[in-house]
Amino acid sequence: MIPVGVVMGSDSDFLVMEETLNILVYFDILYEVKVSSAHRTLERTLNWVRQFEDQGGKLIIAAAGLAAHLPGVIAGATILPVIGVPMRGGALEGVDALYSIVQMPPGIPVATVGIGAARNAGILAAQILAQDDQSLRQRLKNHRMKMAAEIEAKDGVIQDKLKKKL
Ligand code: RP5
Repeated sequence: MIPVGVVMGSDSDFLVMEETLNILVYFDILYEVKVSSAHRTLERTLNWVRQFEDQGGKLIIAAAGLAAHLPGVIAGATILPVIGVPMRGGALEGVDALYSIVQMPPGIPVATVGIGAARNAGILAAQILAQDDQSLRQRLKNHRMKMAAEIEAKDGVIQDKLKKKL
């Protein structure tokens, strides 16, 4: 069973969405990737969603830019949690995609991360899956500790620089 499906509206989204895949690999989470569009290949997208759910998939990360209806369309076709990633680009630099994804009408939510925030989408997916997985929970806690240690190290570098100025 593959728990995470990562869907993107275009291959042009892949470079950014690789950050999601990298995080999933980091946390040792299996995924499958699909390039499929809500407007160019609607039936293909819906067929994939149904198949992914039938095969025991647990959540879907959907990335799209511009009018960005892909995450909402997918959310309407499944009861699996959907995390939406607005892609930067176009005349509005991703604000259009952000509004489109985050402003779902009542009843069909999409958990939306920031514009281009592909890494956060992966971490949020890991946190959702960790509810049933003690070892994944520990890996997430270790990751938090690693981030905290990095901040402390960076602070140390700045403090040293400031001392040299005195
Ligand atoms: C959306 O339109 C895609 O998700 C992509 O972000 C954007 C542009 O797609 P392409 O014209 O690069 O295929 O559907």
